[in-house]
Amino acid sequence: MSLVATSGDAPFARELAALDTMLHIRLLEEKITELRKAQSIQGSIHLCIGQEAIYAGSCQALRADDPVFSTYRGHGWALARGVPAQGILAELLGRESGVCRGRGGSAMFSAADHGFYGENSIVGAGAPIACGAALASVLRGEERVALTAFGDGAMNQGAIHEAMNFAAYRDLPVLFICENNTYAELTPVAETVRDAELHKRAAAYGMPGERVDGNDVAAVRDCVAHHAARARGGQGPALIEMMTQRLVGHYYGDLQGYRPRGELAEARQREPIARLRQRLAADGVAADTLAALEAAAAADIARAAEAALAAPLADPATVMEHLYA
Ligand SMILES: Cc1ncc(C[n+]2csc(CCOP(=O)(O)OP(=O)(O)O)c2C)c(N)n1
Repeated sequence: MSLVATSGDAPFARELAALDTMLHIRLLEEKITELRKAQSIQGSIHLCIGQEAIYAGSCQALRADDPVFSTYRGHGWALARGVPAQGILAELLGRESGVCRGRGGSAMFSAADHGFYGENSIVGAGAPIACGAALASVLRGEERVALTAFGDGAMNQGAIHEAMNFAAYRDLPVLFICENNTYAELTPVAETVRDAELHKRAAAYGMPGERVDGNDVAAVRDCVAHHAARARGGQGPALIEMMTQRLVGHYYGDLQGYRPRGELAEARQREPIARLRQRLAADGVAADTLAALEAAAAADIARAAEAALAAPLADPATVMEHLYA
């Protein structure tokens, strides 16, 4: 990713970097949509359009060696962690040059060399694995913080509760990030729980729980930085509920008939990229800087897609390679 800024915009470097990451995620997701529509990408795709501030803000607050575990909606986490767009696109396109040599696809890829320990299609299953990574880090004296992200629906999975209890009891450095986009598949969160303030559940496990505006990249970054510092200092895990909305369906092709009329239009008013752009413009960042950032991100993603499409497909004859059992 390239950060385009003039020296007059230097005080805004951190926010511009966040905007740059968010633009790359949005444009990558739009490119994936286009490739899925053209059937160049097969299978089911879950996009994170609208939730970009969560990934950009959280990853700005982490160290490069902190492991991140996401869900099946994880392209944004991967990109924010520094996984190259070309490697992600090639993976989704089933190319040998993909980050998992075309074998993981959209819902299963990982890139450990970038601290991205993968997506997970089993709702809630990343949390116990993050506990394992955090425990290993403590045992080795490495002071790494494991971040595990999941949806509001996943908050009702047993695995999440087992993981929160274990991490709290052992003071493990784990950040439990609930991306509350208010729907579990097609079901509104308020129709499945008695109390929709999900962060309050942290109290039951004896750890801090906080709710932040997940569309405000600075609020996300500050909150994650605070809890990561606590966790790194041996003070244990935290549950952070980040309020957001996906601006697309649960999966590619979801007609979203379950959404009340007007909800999407209203959500677009609060969407994180336009919001940060407006804030930066109001604070005096030159319009040219913002336009250049956008143009550079679009060129990056176009180049990445071109290279990924030109790469050879993974050879089916090698399908049994890299298997453990
Ligand atoms: C253990 C398990 N149960 C059910 C499913 C089917 N499923 C896929 S996505 C989903 C909804 C998850 O919603 P949420 O956790 O809110 O995440 P979001 O899609 O909103 O990001 C379900 C139930 C699954 N993949 N794994």
